[in-house]
Amino acid sequence: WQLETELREALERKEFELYFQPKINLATGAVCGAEALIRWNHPVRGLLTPDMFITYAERSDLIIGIGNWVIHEVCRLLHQWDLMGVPPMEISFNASPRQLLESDSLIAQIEESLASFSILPQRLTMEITETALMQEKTWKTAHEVVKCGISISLDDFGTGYSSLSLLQKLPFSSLKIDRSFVRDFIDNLTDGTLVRAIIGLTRDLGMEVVAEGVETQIQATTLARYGCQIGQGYFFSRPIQTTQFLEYLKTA
Ligand code: G
Ligand code: G
Ligand code: NA
Ligand code: MN
Repeated sequence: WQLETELREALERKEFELYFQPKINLATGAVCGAEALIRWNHPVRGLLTPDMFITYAERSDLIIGIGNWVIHEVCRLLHQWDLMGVPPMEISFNASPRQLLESDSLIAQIEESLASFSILPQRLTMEITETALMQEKTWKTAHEVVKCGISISLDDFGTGYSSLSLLQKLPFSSLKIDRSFVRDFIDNLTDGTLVRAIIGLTRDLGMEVVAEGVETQIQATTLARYGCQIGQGYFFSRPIQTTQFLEYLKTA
């Protein structure tokens, strides 16, 4: 499988597509935003999820082109939705470690995309995993992103290293509790304690907290009771295509 060649061609042939997974205000049930998640409509293999190609793309500079496309596409869609009268909401996208290591390219793409589609940076959040921040060089880029006006969110919190010192070093607006903690926190005492501790920590630090991987009503209700503001997961919706997402907004 000539993955590298195919990935290059995929960009030119516009085979990538952004899906959106809604984020829900757990207190009110309202949609408060969404995470953009890339998909590849492969001409032969069908719909491919990021775990099948992003890791590979991250080993080369392919991820830069793909990452730039994601930023451009998010801004293009937001502009389109504005014209359609869709209520404005916060949209987040994922950034790879390599994108953060090439700060010039990243900042240039952000500024160009925002300007092309007249999008205010305050509408965007960049999700950064703990793993991406293992290299200190990426911290400077994260600061630059914040200087552009884009919020940063610490993704997959609790699964990487040095989480607590990261909270001290970078101005995250929000933190996402990794879904491995959310999965069993109702029944598993340790997971329950960790989830409550993370929620308390973010509250005291003045950050928003998002629980990932919410799959049941009980999880949603319990998280809300613990003071978690935002939930994301299959209980509310899987990641869906833009047309479905706009339908979801109407019925939610
Ligand atoms: O969409 P799904 O839930 O299958 O995502 C799987 C993984 O791929 C997640 O860790 C997610 O953060 C990552 N991912 C999804 N979209 C993007 C993207 O546009 N860029 C990068 N770098 N990672 C992404
Ligand atoms: O790493 P990141 O947090 O960006 O991961 C998003 C990934 O999580 C996507 O692959 C998405 O399909 C998946 N996902 C989203 N909601 C749920 C959920 O409720 N349960 C499970 N198991 N996976 C989910
Ligand atoms: Na993410
Ligand atoms: Mn995550």
